[in-house]
Amino acid sequence: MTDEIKHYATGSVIPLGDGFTGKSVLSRLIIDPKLSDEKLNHILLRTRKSYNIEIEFSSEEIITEDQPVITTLQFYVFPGQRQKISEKSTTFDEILDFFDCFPVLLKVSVLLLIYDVTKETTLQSLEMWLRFALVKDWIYKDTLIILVSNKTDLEPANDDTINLVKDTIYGYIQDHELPVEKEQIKSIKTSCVRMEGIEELRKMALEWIAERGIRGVGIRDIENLGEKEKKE
Ligand SMILES: Nc1nc2c(ncn2[C@@H]2O[C@H](COP(=O)(O)OP(=O)(O)OP(=O)(O)O)[C@@H](O)[C@H]2O)c(=O)[nH]1
Ligand SMILES: [Mg+2]
Repeated sequence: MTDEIKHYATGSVIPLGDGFTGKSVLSRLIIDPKLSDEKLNHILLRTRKSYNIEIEFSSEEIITEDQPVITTLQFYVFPGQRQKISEKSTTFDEILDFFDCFPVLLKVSVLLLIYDVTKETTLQSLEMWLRFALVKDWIYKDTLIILVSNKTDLEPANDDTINLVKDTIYGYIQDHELPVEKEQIKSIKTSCVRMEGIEELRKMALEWIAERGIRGVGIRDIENLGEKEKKE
């Protein structure tokens, strides 16, 4: 009977950060970290500025507390653009207005705060993005916050800066009296070009969601159930 029970866990992953920091590319690589060089180049060169929500899913079986859990990451990637640049372009706020009713956006499992190490302004903007997530009540006791220093192939990320930003994030969390531990604020250095940090980031998100995501139990494997019924 135990064999027929499957454990599931699912959670939303929301990357936030300015335009051109790598939210779309990073998300596409995290869901498919073993991709070929050809596909990597295609993603790097062909990913265009986002004007809409991009939704990506990826599942993997994770062993947690000696139990296999089929864990699904649900990525909801928004445009970083907040100012309207033309009549036809849609902004982050316009897209979000539309999707605000999504149940997955009520509680976010993993919040990625992404900046481009070569662009100081994208680091400064993280305060605005974090405030935004706080106002929306996205962060709760089971949210993992990861500060992502992206494009490290172009410039190294500064450890002092990373620690300072993590402390600032925790300061905001405390000001809002949220039940989030300091250990729930992590950081990672990534390069999409060199595929550095991608596997680790995927693992961090998967393991977190396997343990702290929305858990469920599937009743029976349909195939096995069919076999069993035939025998009876
Ligand atoms: N050198 C380098 N370029 C990167 C890296 N990650 C992403 N890029 C490039 O940065 C550009 C922007 O990446 P996107 O993923 O489209 O950025 P975004 O944050 O989704 O941007 P918006 O959709 O405008 O919000 C693309 O040309 C990517 O190929 C990286 O690690 N290193
Ligand atoms: Mg994008």
